[in-house]
Amino acid sequence: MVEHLSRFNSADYNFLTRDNAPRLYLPIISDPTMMDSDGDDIPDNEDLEPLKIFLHELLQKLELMEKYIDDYKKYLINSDYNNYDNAMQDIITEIINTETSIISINIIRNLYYGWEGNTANGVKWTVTDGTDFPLVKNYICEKDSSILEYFRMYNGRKYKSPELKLFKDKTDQEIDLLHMLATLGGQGHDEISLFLLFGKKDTIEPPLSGWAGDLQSAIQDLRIFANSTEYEPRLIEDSFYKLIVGEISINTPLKLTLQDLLADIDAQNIHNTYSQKETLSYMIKNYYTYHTDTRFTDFVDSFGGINEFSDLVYSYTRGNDPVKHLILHFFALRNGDIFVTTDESNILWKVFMRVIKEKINEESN
Ligand SMILES: [Ca+2]
Repeated sequence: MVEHLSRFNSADYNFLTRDNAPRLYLPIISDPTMMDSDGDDIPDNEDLEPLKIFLHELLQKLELMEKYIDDYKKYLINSDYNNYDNAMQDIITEIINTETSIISINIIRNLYYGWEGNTANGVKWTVTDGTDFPLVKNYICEKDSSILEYFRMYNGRKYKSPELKLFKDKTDQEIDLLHMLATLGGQGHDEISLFLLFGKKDTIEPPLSGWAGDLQSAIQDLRIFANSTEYEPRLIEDSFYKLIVGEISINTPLKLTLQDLLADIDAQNIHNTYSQKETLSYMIKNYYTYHTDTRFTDFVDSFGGINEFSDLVYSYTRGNDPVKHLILHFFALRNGDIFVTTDESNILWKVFMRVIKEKINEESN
């Protein structure tokens, strides 16, 4: 035995080449001596898939798309586009002068939130986010048609279909990715003109294309819920809260869900955190790796704190000017009277703030 073991004390003993004895090996899921086996900056003890790089496939497709956008810009810059007519020159100038991140966002969100959704969607999201860069999109499709087919699978509106993908953050929380990008596009589009829709020279405030717009559209959920529920009216605040966070459900698709809210909040935070000069792939990789643990706290802090944010939510949930309070009244009208009652405004305000406060509490624990 001593003789057997002493063989291993020799400095030139090579275990791999000299020891041919058959052995059984156990599969190693992750190496316990390593903090982060796959090197994606999410430590093994928090990583749901310690051997699979977080968002790997999505980032690969996105980086390829960004390369093609940059290639196309270079091609346009070097082309003799001064010979084209004025309309075409304007289109080319806009492509050349727009950050690659904005072009990526608008091409991907357009797969549902835009002309590829339906005509009404096309008008609405062109007003909200600007052009969807059809020339660039065609170039990307010619180079590699799998890229946009991949992102089309993230259509959050139909996320329960088995063939569609779900975007999940590192804690497995589902987020409506195309909704997030549509909202992010609106955040970056500073002049959202009502001129196209109403011939009025008013502008829509950017939050209304995101979290505040979803908050206002929840008036529709509230009215459908109030009509369908067997709960006592005095309990509706509590049950409407449970509906939004998914603890109870009704048979109608909701305007405001937790997936929607996360998409809105992530879009606002990404808009606050990064310059448009960064690539979208960098923003998504960096934000979803490092910043989602405090997303609700960061979101509310960006408005100056919980009290300031509550005042803002209060103001967005009431008002009876059908044009100024466009989204609120549009969705109110779909299920009843165009005028929103004080009771309804208060329920929307209190329930929304309760969701936000609960989430902030979870983050501090
Ligand atoms: Ca990892």
